[in-house]
Amino acid sequence: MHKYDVIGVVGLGQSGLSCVRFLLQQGIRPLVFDTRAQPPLAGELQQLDGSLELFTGELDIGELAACDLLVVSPGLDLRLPALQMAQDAGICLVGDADIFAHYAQAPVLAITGSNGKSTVTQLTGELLRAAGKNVAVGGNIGVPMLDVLAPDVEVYVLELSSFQLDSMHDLKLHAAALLNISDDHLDRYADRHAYTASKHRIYSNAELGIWNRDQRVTAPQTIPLAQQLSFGRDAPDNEVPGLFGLCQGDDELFICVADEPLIAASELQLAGVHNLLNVQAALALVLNMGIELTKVLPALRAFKGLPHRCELVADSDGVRWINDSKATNIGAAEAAIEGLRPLVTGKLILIAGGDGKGADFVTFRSALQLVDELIVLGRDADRIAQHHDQVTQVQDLTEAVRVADKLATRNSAVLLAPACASLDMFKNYQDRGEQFKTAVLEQLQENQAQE
Ligand code: UMA
Ligand code: ADP
Repeated sequence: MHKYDVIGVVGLGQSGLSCVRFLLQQGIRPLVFDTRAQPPLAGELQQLDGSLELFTGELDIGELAACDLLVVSPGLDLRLPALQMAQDAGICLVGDADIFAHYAQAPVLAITGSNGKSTVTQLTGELLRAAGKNVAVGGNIGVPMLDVLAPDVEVYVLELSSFQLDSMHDLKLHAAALLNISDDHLDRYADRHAYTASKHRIYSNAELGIWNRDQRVTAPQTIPLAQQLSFGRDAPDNEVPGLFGLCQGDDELFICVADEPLIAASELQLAGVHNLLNVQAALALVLNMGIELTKVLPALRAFKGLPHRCELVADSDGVRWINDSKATNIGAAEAAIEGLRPLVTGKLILIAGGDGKGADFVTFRSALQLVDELIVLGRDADRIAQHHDQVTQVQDLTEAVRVADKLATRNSAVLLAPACASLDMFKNYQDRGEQFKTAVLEQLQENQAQE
């Protein structure tokens, strides 16, 4: 990094701040830019070093041109005119992954996909830890990758979003997994092909490509077959490099490795076929680190999943309340609905809506047919409501829970799986999930008080 005269950090969110902190540790004083008049982390920057220059408001090419390297945050669109002009002027645009690449000493395993990234990232980390590795987990999962860089780390597990992949050029990966591709973030990409191409960037510097046989679009185009592994809902297949799969036993479904059953689905605490795919992907990553899979089975059995992903909030009077606030796109909400439907003999009541990020909700229609009652809220409520005939529109989550409580009969399930981002009404998906949980618990207390 010292070969650059002036480095600019563009965007002062979590990644930007971690980048500034890291550069300061290397003795480099960056210029800092943020498009907002009052970046929320300006105070933290001040605490790091009060004398750093912070440029706020619309990006100005005149100011950016003082830099010869710009580290751009994932939340910023690389197509912004000032960034395009900087690139045209020969200034290097990178993301935090390229800085990370420069300093990381241990093998890096990376995971991308439209859905399941955080689950697979966290699980892979826990399995490697159980196998005795000193592992660091970071990236889009919520901890900027530069914050987990350390000399004693034996393996890094990184969740990479398409935005992080767009600005990544140099990071060599020991293994890369592309879990699935469904429409997401179409407000940031010209079209679906551009989004798919962005996801495929994960393979461009990877020694091993791990992909999903159920979606051939995830298969690497440039990695030789001998350096590929696939997973899927079908049995392992020797024709494609498909070591992992699912096999039906006498009365049990198993995750199999090369035709050998490894673990029964019923031994896992994770629900839904989508999670059986997530587990296979994590096992493939772990196997690639030379670890015997039988060693990690206790940790796999113990893994409960992450909060806000099909999380059971309450089971009261025969009604299950489930928080899947992390279902921020149609594909994720579909997986939750399809996974839950066979288990619900009463009504399946869905709470959905928020910021649809440019998605076409026609593609949500078949999953919505599995739902008995639909409750919609948020900016794109109307666009979802069009695709169901049993709809109630509400103003907030408290009202949504009140309506759901009235509609629910015995053996029903109420599922919050918004198929949308949360930012139109909430701080983030965690805030939305927490507000849902609070509303549910308050409603149940009120019901009890009335009994
Ligand atoms: N922003 C501005 N102007 C700026 C900089 C940011 O308006 O100059 C806005 C962005 O448009 C965005 C918000 O501020 O709405 C945050 O953007 P950011 O790039 O500063 O984000 P960070 O705080 O650095 O967090 C990022 C990831 N966020 C995004 O990619 C939007 C976090 O993933 C990630 O955990 C973190 O880096 C650490 O690696 C979150 C996310 O929502 C969970 N990711 C998207 C997703 O999973 O779908 C991609
Ligand atoms: P991401 O980090 O990609 O957003 P998460 O692991 O946080 O993924 O899961 C987000 C949501 O996506 C979950 O709430 C669940 O509904 C759905 N999901 C998880 N794994 C899969 C998968 N393999 N395929 C489809 N949907 C999934």
